[in-house]
Amino acid sequence: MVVLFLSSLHIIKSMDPAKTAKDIKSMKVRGALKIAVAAAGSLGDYEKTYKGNQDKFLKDLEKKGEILKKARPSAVSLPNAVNYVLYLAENTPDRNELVGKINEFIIEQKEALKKIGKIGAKRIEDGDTILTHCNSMTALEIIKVAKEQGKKIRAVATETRPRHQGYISAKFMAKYKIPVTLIIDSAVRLTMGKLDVDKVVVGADTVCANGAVINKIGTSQVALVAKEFNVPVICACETIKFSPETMLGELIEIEDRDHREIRSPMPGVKMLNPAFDITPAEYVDVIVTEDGIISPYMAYEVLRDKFSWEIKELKQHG
Ligand code: RUB
Repeated sequence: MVVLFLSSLHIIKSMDPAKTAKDIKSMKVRGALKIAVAAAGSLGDYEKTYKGNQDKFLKDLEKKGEILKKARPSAVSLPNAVNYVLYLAENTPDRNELVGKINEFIIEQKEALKKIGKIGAKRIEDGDTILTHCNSMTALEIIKVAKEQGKKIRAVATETRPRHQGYISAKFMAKYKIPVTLIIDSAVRLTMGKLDVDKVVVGADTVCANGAVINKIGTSQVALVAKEFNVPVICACETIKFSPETMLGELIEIEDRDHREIRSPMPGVKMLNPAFDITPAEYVDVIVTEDGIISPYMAYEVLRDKFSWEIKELKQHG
């Protein structure tokens, strides 16, 4: 079994792809970067124990990949990671070499996270109060590095209903001795003014070709309020989260999760539980990637540079 070290704080045990898909669906493994790494790692493990011939292996790997891709439909890091492993498998007949390439991909993701932390921290100033929404390890990496650089920063973490991932962020920042205030999601507008928020730092599940950012439900409301207060919105996002499909006109499905996550059913009451929302490019100041800081309007260029391998395949298969 491969144990993937994403950072000293996060350890993901790689396992069978079907089990990994289950864990992603149930959110035992969550966050766009971690699910991508877990998916790639599980396909790598599957590959290592596979006994059949190459043709059958590729077909079976594809089937496992399809199961994984369906687990969280709004996070494009997942299909991107799976498609990349499939692409590697098709082009790497030597199985040992393939394991090496999958591991390389995973290490690159770990390095991307670190680079984003370093690059993004330059945008955080001494004395800043930073608001973050949900739990993005990439957004938190920027905040953590800024603190390590000796900047005196404060933070605000939204609770993030209904799954309360904001608690994880708040605990993380408290652990790093960053003074942090936890607020309910509906207190964002009041707090933005009252606590003099200087910057919003959030993660992303997907960046579309038009620069729109898909992230945890409520991100677009936070960005709207930030715009009203002239507070820059910094999105921390590895390029694995950019969506090549959107270049060809596809839309990203917004995952509607089990309504019981909100509360138990009430007779005569319909419930909706969308897990993500879309923040248009005009509400995002910068996207911090491992390759540097870009305007969201440069998403198309990132896709062209980084995903030529996938775009070619997508065009071929209509
Ligand atoms: C998590 C979420 C995070 C992004 C980025 O949603 O929206 O902001 O996934 O996270 P969920 P990271 O809890 O539903 O997975 O930066 O860790 O990849």
